[in-house]
Amino acid sequence: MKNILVIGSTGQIGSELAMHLRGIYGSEHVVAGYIPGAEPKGELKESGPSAIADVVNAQTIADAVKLYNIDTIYNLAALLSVVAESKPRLAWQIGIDGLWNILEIARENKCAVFTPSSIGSFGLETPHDMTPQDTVQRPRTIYGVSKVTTELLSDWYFHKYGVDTRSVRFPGIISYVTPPGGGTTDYAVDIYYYAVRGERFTCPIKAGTRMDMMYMPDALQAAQMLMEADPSRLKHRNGFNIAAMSFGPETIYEAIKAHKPGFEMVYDVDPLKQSIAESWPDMMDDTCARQEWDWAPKFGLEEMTADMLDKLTKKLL
Ligand code: AKB
Repeated sequence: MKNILVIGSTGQIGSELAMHLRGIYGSEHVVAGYIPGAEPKGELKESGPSAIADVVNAQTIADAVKLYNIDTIYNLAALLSVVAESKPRLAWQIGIDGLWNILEIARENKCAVFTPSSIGSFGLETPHDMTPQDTVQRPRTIYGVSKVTTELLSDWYFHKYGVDTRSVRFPGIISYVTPPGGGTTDYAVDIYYYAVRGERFTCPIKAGTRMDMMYMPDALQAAQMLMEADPSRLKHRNGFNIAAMSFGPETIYEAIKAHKPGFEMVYDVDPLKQSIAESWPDMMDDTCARQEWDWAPKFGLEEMTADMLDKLTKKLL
């Protein structure tokens, strides 16, 4: 039986991942880890156990692992790409010093660890079209540098100590439950909120700038599937390219307009976000994930747009 600790359980991905895992493994087997000041609320708080699990305070992680007899850790603690550029030291402390703490505790307690990487682990020199699984990774953001380090450190703990580390390179994740904060791909979430409220959207990314994106249900499925995958089939570990859809602002705008003909969008390009977006893949090749653990997304842009507009309408109006 799995006992799982989700670190960062009140963030964009963590809040939905914890509930998804509770649905699969049973609520009492999934502990919602949080930092003081960001306590779980509502269903997340009421449906199962929670514990302080602050990656920069190793003792809190060790205590939660021991108290709940944890065997699997999903580590979602990170600053996203744009905010990390203005707080590089904190981004490193959370992303890398924090990961070190987790991997040490995992080694001592024989836990498996999932720590996501990102499309942000690639850079300008990476082939942008059908970005291969194994290719150049020379990002120029601190977020990207920390994600490449995450992949390498996680691989090192596997090869050196046998810690069962696995990860995916997440695209921009789109969801209607908890908003993201400080990412380059956030525009693709924000645009739906504006459309549902009937407001004009100002897009910070230039038309024609394609990035990989994914709807949250597919992202949750990917994380859980990879952690359940047969290890004898895994040639890679940290981190797998996973792709679902790729678009620029003009394409998501058209998809929304098909449902909301009056919706308007204008551009006011943010130079930092734009330069980060241009350094990321247009679309990743996820053949290895498909071959090694049967990855297959369910949502494309049209299906996601219909569902996002429906769920956000219920949430906001
Ligand atoms: C970001 O934009 O920083 C994240 C990511 C793609 O890793 N959403």
